[in-house]
Amino acid sequence: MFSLVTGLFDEFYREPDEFKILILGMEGCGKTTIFEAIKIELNHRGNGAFGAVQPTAGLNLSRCRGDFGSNLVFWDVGGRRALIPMWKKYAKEADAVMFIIDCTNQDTQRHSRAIFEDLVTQDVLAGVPCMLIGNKCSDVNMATAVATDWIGPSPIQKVAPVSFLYLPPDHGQWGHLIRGMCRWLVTQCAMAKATNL
Ligand SMILES: Nc1nc2c(ncn2[C@@H]2O[C@H](COP(=O)(O)OP(=O)(O)OP(=O)(O)O)[C@@H](O)[C@H]2O)c(=O)[nH]1
Ligand SMILES: [Mg+2]
Repeated sequence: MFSLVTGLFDEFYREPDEFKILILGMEGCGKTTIFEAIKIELNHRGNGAFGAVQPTAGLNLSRCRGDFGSNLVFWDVGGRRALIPMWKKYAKEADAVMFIIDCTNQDTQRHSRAIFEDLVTQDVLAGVPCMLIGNKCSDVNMATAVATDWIGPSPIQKVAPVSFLYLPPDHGQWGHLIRGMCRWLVTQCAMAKATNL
């Protein structure tokens, strides 16, 4: 099923000079909310207001053009436990990963951290740029604590470029942060591609 999805994507949807960005994170951490915010910011979809989102049963895809020199195709995957085994397969196809962390939920953080470190130690993310995103943080202190906890001792730094983005509670501030994130992703993907040529 997964090969069918990626095969159809590459055959009919993929354009040259674009990067596949995979959005991962546990159920309810805010992946689709961020995915929708990216579409609003880069493709000027909707009226700029965040609507209600539904849990993702499978996969949402969107190509975003922006003005970064390359297009980005975002893959928003469901975070239900039954879907987590698929993450490794999707990650192998990705040019970069956005890993969303629900800063308010210690239980899901522990679980998602273990899954993230598994992907790192199994070399699935070797050389794949990773943007860790602290979502639902009440303030910057909470985000800093999460960033230190995740990046400090993590083996990810040894195998891939990694960065941390704090998304504040005020959605009005997300636009420029999302653009900065996309710029970082395009730059890192282009560098990784040039290194692997
Ligand atoms: N307070 C707050 N709530 C948020 C934020 N981002 C998302 N939510 C809420 O969290 C809930 C889940 O958000 P989703 O975007 O559907 O989460 P998801 O990671 O896509 O979940 P799955 O598709 O089930 O894996 C929704 O009710 C959102 O409105 C945030 O930054 N702050
Ligand atoms: Mg979702």
